Amino acid sequence: MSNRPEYIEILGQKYATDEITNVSPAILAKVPRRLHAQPSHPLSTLRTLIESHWPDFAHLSNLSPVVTPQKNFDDLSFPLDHPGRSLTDSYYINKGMMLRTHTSAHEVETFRKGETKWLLTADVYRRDEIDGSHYPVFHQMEGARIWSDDATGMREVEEENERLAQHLTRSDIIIEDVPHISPSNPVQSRHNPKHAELVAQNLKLSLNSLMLHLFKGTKDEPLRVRWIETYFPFTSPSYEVEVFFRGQWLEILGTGVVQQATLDASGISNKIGWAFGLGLERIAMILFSIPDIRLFWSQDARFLSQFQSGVLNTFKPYSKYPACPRDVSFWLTPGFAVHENDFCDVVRDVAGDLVEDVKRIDHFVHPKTQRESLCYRINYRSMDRSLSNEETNVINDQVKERLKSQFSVEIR
Ligand code: FA5
Ligand code: MG
Repeated sequence: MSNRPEYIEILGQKYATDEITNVSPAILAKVPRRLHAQPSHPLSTLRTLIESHWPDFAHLSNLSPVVTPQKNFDDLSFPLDHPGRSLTDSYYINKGMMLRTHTSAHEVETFRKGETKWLLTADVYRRDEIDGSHYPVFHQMEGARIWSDDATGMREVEEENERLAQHLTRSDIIIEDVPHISPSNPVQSRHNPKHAELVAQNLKLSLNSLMLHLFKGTKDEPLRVRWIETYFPFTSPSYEVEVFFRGQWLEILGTGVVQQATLDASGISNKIGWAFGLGLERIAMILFSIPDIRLFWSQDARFLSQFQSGVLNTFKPYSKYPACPRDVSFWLTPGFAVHENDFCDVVRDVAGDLVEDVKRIDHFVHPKTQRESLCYRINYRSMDRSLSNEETNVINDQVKERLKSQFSVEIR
């Protein structure tokens, strides 16, 4: 970043910047908001609703978002070339400090403290695309549970699995399952397959039971939940859970049997267990019928006054204001790549929550000169008022200026 400050202050701490610093003022302004801890905010209501489902778990929600890449990645077995580590995907304060990209960053320290069943809620930060269900700051809840990897521990799991299975017979939810373990979703070499199977079963029963606690389908229109095999460096087997909402499958959490390497780093090699990380916004959008992820950040009374601590109510959208689309096309300067997330960050920084969505609509290579050109369509729309054409033009011009100065592009 050009003209970067020497220091950045986050929650009262000063951090020196360096040549990789890529946190923007718009992002830093979100850090003190702590929406998950604002009593009447829907994210806080959802947090307490989930916590109430696991009353005997430790409930943590006070950890600083500033972590080392060691915690965010290395402790969780991310390979050195994992794309999540790159400057286009993550926010770095300097080479040694970053904003956590997921709540899994706190797994090792929490296990180290001796917690065996816990929930941890926090704001997380990712450089990402811009649309109605993605926002560069969002909230996750991590949950984990571990047992002794021996006959006593496994008997406990078995007994609980039987108990949980009895609760899971309801006709207002349809669950599509996958095998606990498969060749493409293997048991870890250090695990007894029977133990891993029991733990995976416990994980699915526990999360299915959470889905029933959160979502009330009806017999006519049952809630549809599906389990999918996936991959995370820090779990195996691994799964994602999706919920069918407004005509599409929405991914709400990732989970799996914790990699022994993570437990080794936590000093508890003799344990086995599961962990999950869920996106609070995605679930809150379903439960409160909130149509756009930006609304969570609204300080408009028409939004905030609709919610009360502990109450799950349906959001009544106030009128939708007109959209103001603008196209921005530019020639790239050879040697200066502009990643889509770089583009989105500039737009976010200039336009704040006045941007609703950004789509790349053209990529063109000039046949003679080989020069590359990109075109993005930025959809500007305020959630609180009508934007005038003049105001939109001013913002869009600022976006172009920033692109020119930051990435040496030539606006077309
Ligand atoms: C993770 O972050 C893993 N740490 C989850 C995990 C934890 C796996 C423990 C295994 C064990 P993922 O990147 O898929 O996974 O994010 C988890 C959830 O966060 C997603 O399912 C989604 O609900 C939410 N999420 C991800 N990106 C965004 C975003 N940009 N905006 C809003 N929600 C998001
Ligand atoms: Mg995912």
